[in-house]
Amino acid sequence: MLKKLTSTSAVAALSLSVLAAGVQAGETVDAVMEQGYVQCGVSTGLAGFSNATGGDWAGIDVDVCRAVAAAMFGDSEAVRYTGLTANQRFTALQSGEVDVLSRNTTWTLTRDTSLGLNFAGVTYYDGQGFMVRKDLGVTSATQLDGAAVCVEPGTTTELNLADYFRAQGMDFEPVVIENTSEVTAAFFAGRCDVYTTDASGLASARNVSAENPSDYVILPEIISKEPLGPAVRHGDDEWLDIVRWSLTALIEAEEFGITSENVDEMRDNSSNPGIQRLLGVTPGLGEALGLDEDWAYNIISQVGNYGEIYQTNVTDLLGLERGLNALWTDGGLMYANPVR
Ligand SMILES: N[C@@H](CCC(=O)N[C@@H](CS)C(=O)NCC(=O)O)C(=O)O
Repeated sequence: MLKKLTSTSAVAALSLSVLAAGVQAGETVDAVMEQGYVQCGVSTGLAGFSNATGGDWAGIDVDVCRAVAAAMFGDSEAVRYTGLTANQRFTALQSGEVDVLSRNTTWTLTRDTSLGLNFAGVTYYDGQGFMVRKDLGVTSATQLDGAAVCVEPGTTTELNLADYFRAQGMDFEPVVIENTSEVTAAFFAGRCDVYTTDASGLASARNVSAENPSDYVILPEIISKEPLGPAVRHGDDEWLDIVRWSLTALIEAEEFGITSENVDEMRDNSSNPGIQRLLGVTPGLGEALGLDEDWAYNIISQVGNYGEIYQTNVTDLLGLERGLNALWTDGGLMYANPVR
């Protein structure tokens, strides 16, 4: 369980709230603790990332919320989910309808500033691509001049699409549709020639939603950088810290080779000081976060490490290899800042 703020940190929180003009530090942490669960904003349904089948949400973004709940409450099931379209997601976070937005959301400057968000890290390094029906005979995005393109509003996708076609001196006809199931249905029904979104979303549409995946090809061009990660509102640094370090613990666990299977054995027997700190054998990190010392142990034992989560949700389901999302030690970009 989350510990009460010590009197020293309560004083620090108070002075921060004075400095931060009306924003009380710790407000979200207190509210989440009080309500007893994390209200997590996810997509309306995107296999591999956040998808509800039979009422159970699953996906890499869902697992980030489960990790936060495990860290705070020792219970990865202490989460409630709100399905949000791209257009709805930022208002839902700003208004307090959700505590954290973990929904294949790209970290950009204007979202970080004008929209008043803080990104806690990156769960998935992605990039935007294009998918077409194979029988069109198109092999490169540079052949798409004049195409009708299905796209979701309120996304970086929409903006990159316009940039890319302008830069190539090509025209396109946007077919703008609000949620994934409808936009993919429109594409599969032939209402547009091209579907564009993050490459992971294309793989999800083709591998999971298409009747016959081999009827479709994903073109080789990746036209943008889409670092996807969980975001919180400006104004509560303690909450940001909990989300950030919960995500970091998933990656750090993989770096150390700690899995949901061996975490007990590691906690009982490892003499590695880093592992002992992460798993709370050597106390201190839990207290620093205002959590129990077994915060990371609970994450790993209940949710797994980053590699386990990726394998189940992305490799097994969508057929995507680790690529940029491999650990830095394997040539990827996944790198845990020091948990100490
Ligand atoms: N990463 C991009 C795109 C995110 C996005 O919303 N993509 C669509 C297409 S894959 C989606 O997730 N839709 C889910 C939904 O409508 O619930 C962004 O942050 O703007």
